[in-house]
Amino acid sequence: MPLFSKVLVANRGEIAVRIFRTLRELGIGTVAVYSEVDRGSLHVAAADEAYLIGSGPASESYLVQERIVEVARHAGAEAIHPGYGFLAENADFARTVSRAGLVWIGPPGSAIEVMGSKTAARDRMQAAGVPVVPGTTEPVESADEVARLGGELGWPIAIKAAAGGGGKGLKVVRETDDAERAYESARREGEAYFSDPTVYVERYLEDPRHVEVQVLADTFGSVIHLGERDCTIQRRHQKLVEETPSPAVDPELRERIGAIAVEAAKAVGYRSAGTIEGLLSGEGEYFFLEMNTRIQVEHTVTEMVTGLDLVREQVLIAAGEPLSLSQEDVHLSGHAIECRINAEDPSKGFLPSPGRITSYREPGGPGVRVDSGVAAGSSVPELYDPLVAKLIVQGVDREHARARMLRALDEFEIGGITTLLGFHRALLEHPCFVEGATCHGVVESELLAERAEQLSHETTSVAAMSDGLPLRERLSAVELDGRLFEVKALVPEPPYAELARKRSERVGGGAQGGAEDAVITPMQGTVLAVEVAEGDEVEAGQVICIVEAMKMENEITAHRAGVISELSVEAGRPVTTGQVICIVAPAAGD
Ligand code: MV4
Repeated sequence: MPLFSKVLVANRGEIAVRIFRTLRELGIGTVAVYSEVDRGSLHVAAADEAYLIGSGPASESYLVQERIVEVARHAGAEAIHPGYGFLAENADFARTVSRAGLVWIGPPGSAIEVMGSKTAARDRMQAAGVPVVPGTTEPVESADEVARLGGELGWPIAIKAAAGGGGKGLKVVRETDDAERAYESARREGEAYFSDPTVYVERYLEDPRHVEVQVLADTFGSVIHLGERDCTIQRRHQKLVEETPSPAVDPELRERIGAIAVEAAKAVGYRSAGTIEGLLSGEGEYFFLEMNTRIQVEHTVTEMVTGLDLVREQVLIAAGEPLSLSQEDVHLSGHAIECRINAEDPSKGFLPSPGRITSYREPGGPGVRVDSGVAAGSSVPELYDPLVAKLIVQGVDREHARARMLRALDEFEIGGITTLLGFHRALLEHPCFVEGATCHGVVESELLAERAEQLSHETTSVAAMSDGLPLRERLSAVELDGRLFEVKALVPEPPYAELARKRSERVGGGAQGGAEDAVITPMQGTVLAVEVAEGDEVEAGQVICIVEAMKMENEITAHRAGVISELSVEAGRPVTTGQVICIVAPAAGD
């Protein structure tokens, strides 16, 4: 008798496909849900049955929640697995599922709720003796209070959204003068992201590592940890590469942070798989940041070194089984790395690169795993998560895993869209990664983006020169008499391509790129505020304007000292990538 006859997975993409695989191994039937744009997607094809539930990605709406429960009932599913989508950390949805008489494959609603409020979580953790970053557990009500806390905690400090998580709404404040602007900005971001402007304050740690601990908890009160994952390599709070073990954690520290994570999980009555996220300072202090009450994207590296299937454990726990192992049975073997293969273009500030995948070949061989949500012919829709696949490798040690990842990245072929394949090759070859350093600043650097572009050109793009004109490879799909053909056309670069390349080389060039006078927006968005006026004298690094892009606020700063002219932006108006904001010319006498 299987644990459940059928399970509905309320998510899309690679994670839905990955969960279906485990369900199938357990002899459980699989039910997919999809929206219009996903009709032809891999996760729909991978399930035994699939149901249309809506037209867009607004999966958090109550309507969609009700519809999912209705579909589960109609299909005869006994349980719902939320994947790692928005619904995974929605306490109301967890309760709706349970009230409908279905099994929720996840933690209790009460644990989701406590951990969902960062201030409530900090409060609960502090009470349980779990170390939290020094700061407030109560909301902060004014910029004056921020300034006062800076004096108490010591500058710099971080302002964070109370309803947030994952760094959204995080603002660093270095001195009293910045308190007002940072406080207002953090509140606006909190409102935009979570419809809640409440913020709190923490001491800001310089150059920390993001180290998180995986836990498993059953209904009988047993809680174990499965070691840590190092997710320090991020861009705008989006993780890009994760690995285990952390280059900065030895067995002694592992035992210490493992015990902290187990205590944290117990303090909220946790059940299922969960992650305690923390910061590790250069001095070896470890602080609780937040708990992710779901299966995470990067759970795979833990699976590689433990030999466990975390989704299987989640299903068994939800079915009321006790944990299949105790802490002493956990053995970590070798080193695993995951690279997130996003449909994004590093040479355009990681702009999403949706489109149709015209050719697709996955790497294989020893120690290689690919969790993918796409295949040749798949289209990557505009509005969803840009993660199309995850490439995970394991080796006997870190250097072995790194070499294996570079080999696997070379084997991976994704045609028709721009992905992070080239970026990961450039990053894993960079000395900062080789050393196991934090790589802060390197990930964002223009130099790495350029190298990433070169490396991706080695397999695609500018393929040949004809009459001195660069040619581009363009892969397209052609249907003839109902049969699909892949066509590779060599077309000259558009005349503006050269110009755009040069322009993007200047973008973010900062102090090193000082020969150029223009300040250019690295992203498309809306101007929220303009902080300078025509004729103002500015210092290098001074804020010129704030551009909101994808609900995040970005400060556009002067790349050098000088005088502002040709200021072309206005609050409330849109800007496009590469647009000249103003000229900063050296002041007379400089
Ligand atoms: C911090 C921090 C420094 N001090 N909090 C939070 C969510 C995560 N995505 C980044 N977060 C940070 N929170 C305090 N009090 C620095 C970061 C941070 C970071 C931490 C580790 C590794 C990479 C990072 C990149 C940006 C910000």
